[in-house]
Amino acid sequence: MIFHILTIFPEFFRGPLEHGVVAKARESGVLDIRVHNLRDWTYDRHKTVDDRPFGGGEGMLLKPEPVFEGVEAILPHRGAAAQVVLLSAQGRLFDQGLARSWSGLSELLLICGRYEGVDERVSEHLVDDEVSIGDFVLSGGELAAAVMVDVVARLLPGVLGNEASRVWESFSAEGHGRGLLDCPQYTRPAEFRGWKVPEVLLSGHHGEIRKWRRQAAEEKTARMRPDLLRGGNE
Ligand code: 9D3
Repeated sequence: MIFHILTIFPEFFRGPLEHGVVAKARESGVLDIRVHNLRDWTYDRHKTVDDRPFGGGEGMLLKPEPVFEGVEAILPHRGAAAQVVLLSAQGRLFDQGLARSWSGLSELLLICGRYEGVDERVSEHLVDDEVSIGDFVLSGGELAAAVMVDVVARLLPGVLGNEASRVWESFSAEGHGRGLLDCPQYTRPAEFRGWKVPEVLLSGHHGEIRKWRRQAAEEKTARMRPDLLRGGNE
């Protein structure tokens, strides 16, 4: 799978995507990440990518021309197997299910928003989807893009090397991310600063351990994420 990232901060991606699972997947050739500088599609001396909003208002917007030209140059033949996504705070929420559907694509182009936003014609006439990673304010789409690449990359066949661990995970319930949270886990020492590991986990009674884990996961989910238990979170 090829990930394209269109950004005014190409240097940003030197760090996060050159470590761990994503780096290994790049080395093994399962995925390729191509970072493109939006300013490559500007033609004035100052490589201008932003302008003031019509109607007035704070801040600047990404102007449409470099974004349209960049996307058209990066993906000249856009089919169903190549998707273009705008990352913005106004998008629909990214989740494990969306990541799973993207993991079947051959190419995914992520456009990183910046400034106060992006000219709406990009959303209306250029992209296939507009996506946010959560209800909080980032200063741009770059961190969101790194998050999305990480989430999708580990779903690609051969990336984790350990097929089982993908099925086991907390958010795996049918791959939709709507199961229970992981149960609490402990490692050595069995007592740390007076806090003991639950006795049952040391007992070797696998049936009892399974029951304890199930109940502990339900309790933790109820406490931390009651929305997951209520369901209806389509
Ligand atoms: C007037 C309100 N705005 C600023 C406080 C709106 C606004 C503009 C630009 C809010 C965020 C941004 C930049 N954010 C992104 O580009 C972004 C984002 C996010 O902020 N939250 C969650 N996911 C994403 S994906 C891209």
